[in-house]
Amino acid sequence: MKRHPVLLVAASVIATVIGVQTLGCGAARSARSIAAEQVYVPPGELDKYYGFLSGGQSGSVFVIGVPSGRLIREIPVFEPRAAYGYALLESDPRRQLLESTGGLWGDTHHPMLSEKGGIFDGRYLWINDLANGRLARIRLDRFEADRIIKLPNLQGAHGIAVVSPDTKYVVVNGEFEQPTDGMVTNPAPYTSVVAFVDPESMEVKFEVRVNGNIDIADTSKDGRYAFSTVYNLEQGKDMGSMIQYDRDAVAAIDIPAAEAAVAAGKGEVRNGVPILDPAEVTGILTLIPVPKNPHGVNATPDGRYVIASGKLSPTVTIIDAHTLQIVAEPEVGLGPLHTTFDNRGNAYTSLFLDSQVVKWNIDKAVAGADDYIVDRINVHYNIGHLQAVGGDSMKPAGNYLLALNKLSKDQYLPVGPDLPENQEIIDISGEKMKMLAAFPTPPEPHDATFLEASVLEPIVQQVYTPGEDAVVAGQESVVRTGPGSVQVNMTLLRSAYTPDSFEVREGDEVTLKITNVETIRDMIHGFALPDHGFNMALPPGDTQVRTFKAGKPGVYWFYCTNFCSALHLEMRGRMVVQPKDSVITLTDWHSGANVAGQVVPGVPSTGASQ
Ligand code: CUK
Ligand code: CUA
Ligand code: CA
Repeated sequence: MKRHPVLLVAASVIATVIGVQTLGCGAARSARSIAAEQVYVPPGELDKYYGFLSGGQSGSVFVIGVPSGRLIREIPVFEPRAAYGYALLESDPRRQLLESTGGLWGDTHHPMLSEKGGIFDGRYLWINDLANGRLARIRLDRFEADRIIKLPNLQGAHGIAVVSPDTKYVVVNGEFEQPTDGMVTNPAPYTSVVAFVDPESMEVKFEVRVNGNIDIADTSKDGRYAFSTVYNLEQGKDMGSMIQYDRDAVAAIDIPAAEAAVAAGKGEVRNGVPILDPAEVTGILTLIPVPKNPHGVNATPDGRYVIASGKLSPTVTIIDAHTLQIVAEPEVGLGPLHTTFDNRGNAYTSLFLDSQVVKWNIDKAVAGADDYIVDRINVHYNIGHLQAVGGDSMKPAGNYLLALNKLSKDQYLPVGPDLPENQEIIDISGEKMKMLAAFPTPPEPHDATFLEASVLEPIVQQVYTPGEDAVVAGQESVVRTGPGSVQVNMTLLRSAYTPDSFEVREGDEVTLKITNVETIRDMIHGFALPDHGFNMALPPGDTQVRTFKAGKPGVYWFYCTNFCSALHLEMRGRMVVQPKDSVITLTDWHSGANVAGQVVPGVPSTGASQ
């Protein structure tokens, strides 16, 4: 946004005057050091909270520590990531899953934690892929995506929410409307659906039709309603026609009523999912008129209200979460997008155009008092989401708020035409908000949620429990399984590959099964194979299988990519690729002796001539 130059000058003059005459340089520094101390986590100490940031067009989830803002982990979800050996090779089941559900990238927006009794229980985190209509579940004992589903009958999976208080469903809004009949039979009207997904089986149980671009989602704290903002009630197909009405809507889906309709066999089944049409099944959908092209919708922690942000209106609309009546529509500033909460009855709304967070008192706004605005703080710049610790649960902490800003402009060293995004940590424990610290991130966090570290302490696993298919130390083998195929069963232990060499022929289909037999946390070994397009990273106890085609004849040194010991650099081995029709005998990796065909402990060789 543009600052008013006069105000800016005035503010800096005042600051200078105060700085010189009353506070002095030392005092100014001390305000800085107080802020610094609030986010300083000394080496060896841990952050109090996990922060989960969507990775936007990075297709992943970023995990930070709060209050330090330190990046602890990136969880790859919808895109291949070489560093974690994630989804790189065709034969990686995770890559197959991505390819079969919509492709090798995603646009993640809203991380949502599982709840028990309205409090985050640390089991799962869900994340949407707007671009390809997908929903992923991350299990937090491993910080790993364990389920990815394609949502049928919708496009643009945008707003998601878990149904409070016990995660009965994960709700996903299809933002981009589709022809009602699922076909391109113009002029069929367009529509979209809200999907209700079972959190355990990840099956879509039912969908409810809603017209007009359903955007952001939340649910009432008692599990009765799923709320969505609808910004294109006009059902326009271009921008100009999407901004005709002064009021669009918040859609409230009555979940028990929808469940009863599904149980009664109502709804047309398409792609295996019953779709309820509110025009035919009455009583499942209420449209609450709110101004104008609304964006965020957020339920208050006490469950009394749900608050819709106007986006093109300087107001938020406060809706009674039980009666669905509008109780107030206070002005908050320009471009309100999202709202979060503290534990003292205050709401914090992001103002995209004003580049501010505005703090306002909910009861005062509902009562129509003049002084409902408590404070404003400038952010840098053009804030999208904001989230306070626990502000999206029934137990807000009321201490830190994260501003997720779309632009960083002058905040960091310039790195070319493209600058990083900017996150800012704000202290909300007092009456006035205090800016504490900022940190840049890769593109592009949309939303965040926080989890107390102590919740995950008993949950997070130290090592993988080796599966039944694991390769056991001492039972490694190289097996020629057919004329054109070889199976290598390998183990990893500091700092050696067993076997540390194997021979194949050009064009052989090589199936490589590797188990990391380490039992110590974080003792990861990698397997990088030059010129074959993949790397693996195996945490302790993990088993991975990859199948690939052996390349041109030559010696390929595979090596460990994760520094693991003083002999890490020596953790290497050879894949020897013989010419296709080679009559040269291959070598037994046990004895080093030349044998016909490939060495097959316990299994007959198929012979070199084949
Ligand atoms: S949307 Cu990005 S700023 Cu996807 Cu939550 Cu509001
Ligand atoms: Cu194993 Cu480095
Ligand atoms: Ca509109």
